Amino acid sequence: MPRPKIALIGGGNIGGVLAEQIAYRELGDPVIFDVVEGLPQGKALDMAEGAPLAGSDSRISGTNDYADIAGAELVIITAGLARKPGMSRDDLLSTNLKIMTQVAAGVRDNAPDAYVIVVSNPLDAMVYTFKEISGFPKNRVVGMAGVLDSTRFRSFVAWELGVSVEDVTALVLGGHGDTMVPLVRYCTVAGIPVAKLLSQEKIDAIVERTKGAGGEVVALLKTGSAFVSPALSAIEMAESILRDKKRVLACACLLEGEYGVDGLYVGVPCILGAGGVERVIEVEMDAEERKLFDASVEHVKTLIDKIQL
Ligand code: TXD
Repeated sequence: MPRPKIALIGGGNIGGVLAEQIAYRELGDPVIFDVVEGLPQGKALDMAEGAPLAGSDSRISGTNDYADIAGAELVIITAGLARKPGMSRDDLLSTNLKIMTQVAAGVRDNAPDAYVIVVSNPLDAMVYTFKEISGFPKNRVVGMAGVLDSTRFRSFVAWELGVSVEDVTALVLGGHGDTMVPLVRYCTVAGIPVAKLLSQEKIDAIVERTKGAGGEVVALLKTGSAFVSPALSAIEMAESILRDKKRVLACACLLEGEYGVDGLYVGVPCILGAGGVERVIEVEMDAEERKLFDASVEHVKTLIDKIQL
């Protein structure tokens, strides 16, 4: 059985980690596409030369030509500028909108049957833009943000309690920005509600740190944003699709009535399998959670309203 071709549109910080993880885990044969001459080819060659040490037979390639992504079963898009200190994700909108417009046409014309995971920021607007321009069905276009935000929340809880990260589950929903909604009631440690183990003050601090986690890394790095944890988050989604794992993950999905939202991409729990977004799961929210979620949706809407396609 041949390995699936996985096209990585954007061979920068996240794209590089994606290619390495995909190749060395033999999830597929990564093709890195970028507009910078030599960048994708150089990164691919370097990883390919290291493959024997990872025991990987994946074929890794790089290109500046969209024709080389033909036949890709999965596309992961990281093309676009990343934040610098002092910038919000929304500040990237105008530049990355132009880039996503080009990318969506390139993928539509060269890999029309692919499943697509969008990573570029501002995430909720970029995944919406890709969907609109490509015309792909909603089950084949999903955004990566909630897995990263939920993973960060899990890490902060595990560190505070001194427990394994493997035993912490969490759900962070809504838009990928300051209005994201960590659903604390659904966070458990081996099934134990986190509120039974941590004070409200500690929980509130973890909620705030999660919302600001992206900016915290940007402030430290100064030259860009987080790239390993985002890449691993996209890999989690890719693996669930490629191996039909039916994982329940927080992803940016196109809502058409679910949660009372119609026509927007918003982070919600969904089942990811061979059919892509196979089902959106509607979780019960109390009044406070619903108010926060609705506010987050409203922020996504204001962002989408700025897009003139
Ligand atoms: O949770 C999330 N979704 C976010 C996403 C988490 C972290 C980073 N997030 C966003 O991903 C970030 O704000 C950026 O918008 C993207 C990619 O971040 P990365 O750190 O990988 O940025 P780089 O290193 O600048 O890489 C971007 C690459 C770079 O090599 C450019 O040459 C390329 O994108 N690029 C293009 N590729 C293809 N086509 C076009 N038009 C293009 N323009 C730039």
